[in-house]
Amino acid sequence: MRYDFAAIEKKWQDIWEKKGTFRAKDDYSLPKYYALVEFPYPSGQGLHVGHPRSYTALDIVARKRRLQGYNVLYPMGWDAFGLPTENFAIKNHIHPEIVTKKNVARFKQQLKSLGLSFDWSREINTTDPNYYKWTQWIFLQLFKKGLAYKKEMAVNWCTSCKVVLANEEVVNGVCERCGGEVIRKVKSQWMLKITDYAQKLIDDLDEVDYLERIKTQQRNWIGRSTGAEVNFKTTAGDTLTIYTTRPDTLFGATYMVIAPEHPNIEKWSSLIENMPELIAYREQSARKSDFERTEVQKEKTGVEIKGVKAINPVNGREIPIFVSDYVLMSYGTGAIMAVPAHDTRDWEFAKKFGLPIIEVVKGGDVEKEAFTDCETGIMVNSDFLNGLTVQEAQVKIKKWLTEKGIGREKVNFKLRDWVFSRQRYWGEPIPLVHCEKCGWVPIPEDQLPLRLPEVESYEPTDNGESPLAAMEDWVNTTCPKCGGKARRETDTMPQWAGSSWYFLRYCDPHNDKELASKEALEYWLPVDWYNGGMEHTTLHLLYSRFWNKALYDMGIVPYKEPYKKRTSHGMILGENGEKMSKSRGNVVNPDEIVKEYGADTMRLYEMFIGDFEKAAPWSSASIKGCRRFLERVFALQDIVTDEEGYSKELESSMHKCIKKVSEDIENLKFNTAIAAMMSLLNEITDKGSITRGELKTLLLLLNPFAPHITEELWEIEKFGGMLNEQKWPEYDEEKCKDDSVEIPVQVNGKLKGTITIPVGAEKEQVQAMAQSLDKVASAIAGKNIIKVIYIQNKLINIVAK
Ligand code: ANZ
Ligand code: ZN
Repeated sequence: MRYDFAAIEKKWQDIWEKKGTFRAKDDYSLPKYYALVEFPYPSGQGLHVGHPRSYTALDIVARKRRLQGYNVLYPMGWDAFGLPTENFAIKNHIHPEIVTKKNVARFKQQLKSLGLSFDWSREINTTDPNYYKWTQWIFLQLFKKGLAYKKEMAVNWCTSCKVVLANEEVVNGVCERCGGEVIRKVKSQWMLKITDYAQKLIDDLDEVDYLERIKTQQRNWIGRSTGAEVNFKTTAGDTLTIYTTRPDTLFGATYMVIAPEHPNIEKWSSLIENMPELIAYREQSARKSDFERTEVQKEKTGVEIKGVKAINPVNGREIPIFVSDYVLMSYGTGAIMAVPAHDTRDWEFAKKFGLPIIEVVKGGDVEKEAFTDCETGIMVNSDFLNGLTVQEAQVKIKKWLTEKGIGREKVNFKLRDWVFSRQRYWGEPIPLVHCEKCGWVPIPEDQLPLRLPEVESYEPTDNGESPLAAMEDWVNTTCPKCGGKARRETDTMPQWAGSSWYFLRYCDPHNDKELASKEALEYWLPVDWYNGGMEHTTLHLLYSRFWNKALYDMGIVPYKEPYKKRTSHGMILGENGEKMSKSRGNVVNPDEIVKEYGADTMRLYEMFIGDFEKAAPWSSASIKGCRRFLERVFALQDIVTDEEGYSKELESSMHKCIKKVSEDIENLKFNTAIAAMMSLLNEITDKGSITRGELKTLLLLLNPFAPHITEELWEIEKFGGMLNEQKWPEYDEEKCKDDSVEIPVQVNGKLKGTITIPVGAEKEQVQAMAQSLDKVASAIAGKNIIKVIYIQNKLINIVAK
């Protein structure tokens, strides 16, 4: 019989849809499993072959869990506010709502064609007023708790998108989205106080099962730093407080630096002799981003403050004070003591301005470069600290500073509050009004959602205000508190708003009384497994943890961490090993793949393509291999015998394969799970027959990967019921014992490591195992595999160029 994948896939997709097969049940007595993937932004380009990598992986987990007896929630929705849609709307004069609708319809049809087992009855859309009503409601709760506030601040301003960017949206000094020039501009912005949660966001990482690299990135981003604040007296008669992580180096502080925006410049203005010079310098640095200012390689600039000096508290010496942009106002106290002998930036500055360099930790050659690797050295030139180790000196100086009332221990975080305003149209309106008498007043909750009004033009105004600002009728309103005249906030929320809590809404998406019922949240949360892009680690993942924690502290959600487990997938690259993009002409269209090979092949291939966590180039040759595998599985119906059990010859292989596939799915090793099924199939073909029992097991194992073909064969063989209603197969550990051998793995003839393989393993399996070694993956990253030489049970050599 011919493998007519198109007919088979359509048939089963219709059946699943009609039966509501993948709906999560509201029966809260069942064991639950909540699998989550990041919902997409429905762009005009449609689905990318990168999207299904994450979706298929967790679809496999979700399908396996259903077979294991869990009540599974695997939902999908649309993160649909955002700039590309808005820019498209501006250009083509179409309402962004219409653009969104069209894009969503296309995405949905594409996802459905892949047979992903989403519970479509719970579909959400962040631009739906019934959804953003609750985004606004949460914002109001944050506002009432003092976690949302308005602040005049220098912000990153993209000159081309005409929009304020969060620090994390500025990449290498340019706009992450458009590559446009980013300058600093002072604007009044809504801010969310994520910094209040900095410590908890670090501490609670200990309680969750995230990939280690994800935890590390979050910790680094939050950037906890421990040190001391130290007061330096000045000749102006006041004190200048600095933050340092190295109070032990105080004797080496030969000058000070304050940020160009430091308020003391104004305070000292009557004493300062070169005020115009300082102001000119400040204006010049205002044009730079924080990133540019703190780049290490950059030539240092600065101006000495003439007329005021500081006094080093440990030795009473007068030292000069400089203004330089390498010190940021937004970190610590905006002022530092400079220790050029042991800090690279200070060293470069001191060399340029001819300032003294005093070594205080022995070891380097501080005339040549800063000796920064000095954590374990011995103190010199430091009076009462001489002879101590750095560690001992730290303890002693902190005690000394505290006793004298000059300093105190201090913890700082790199994390900044989150800029939560956009001067754009296509976002959630911020539900506040400004009254001259009462200040910022929330609109009453029963008036939510505050809908986006219809406007003529979606373009931001020339002065950078949102197009809403031009709508006098909408803007002018009355104060809910005093009834007087008030104006609505015309900024909208940033695109991260809706995704900060969407995992809560899926639990109870149609609730119009609450964001979700207590029972639903208690039952479904926390998310058991969340997979998404590594690029969201410091943004979305951190933001949503913060919202969840804030809501937890208000008693609105039941658990302090939203996600129990978090993993990340690698990107799918073009056939040439480069990032897929239109301009490179290497984009693979998922619709065409599904049309030519079928959804099951596409799914299988996306999982077989390489180590799930690593980037992998697309390969048309290997997709054909996946297709052939499925054709051979389909042909098994011709060689089925009547026995219900396993045959003697295959018994051990069956158990091993169950074990391997079961474990590999849990460990993100989808590629080696597939390789195991491929080699089982080879054994079966060699033997020339398969028992009903063996076929049943193979179909169950393969079902999460290739759900349509397996359902079809289950039906053809009259195994009873639908496959998705069966139980995941079990294995006997005793029968999995195996002869195995360790073999070397080479890339281009160079040894990269060894793997332990089952004796007689097939080439594909060995190759998949080899490619899951980190060293191998990185050696072939971005290259094409030309050929694979496998000498059975001896050696594998991957030739890649
Ligand atoms: C003296 C010193 C000696 C420092 C030394 C370092 C090494 P982290 O670890 O990132 O917290 N610093 C403090 N505030 C700053 C600001 N607003 N802008 C730029 N730099 C600032 O770094 C803390 C260190 O960075 C502080 O410790 C300070 O330099 C500098 F051998 O003080 B240190
Ligand atoms: Zn009022």
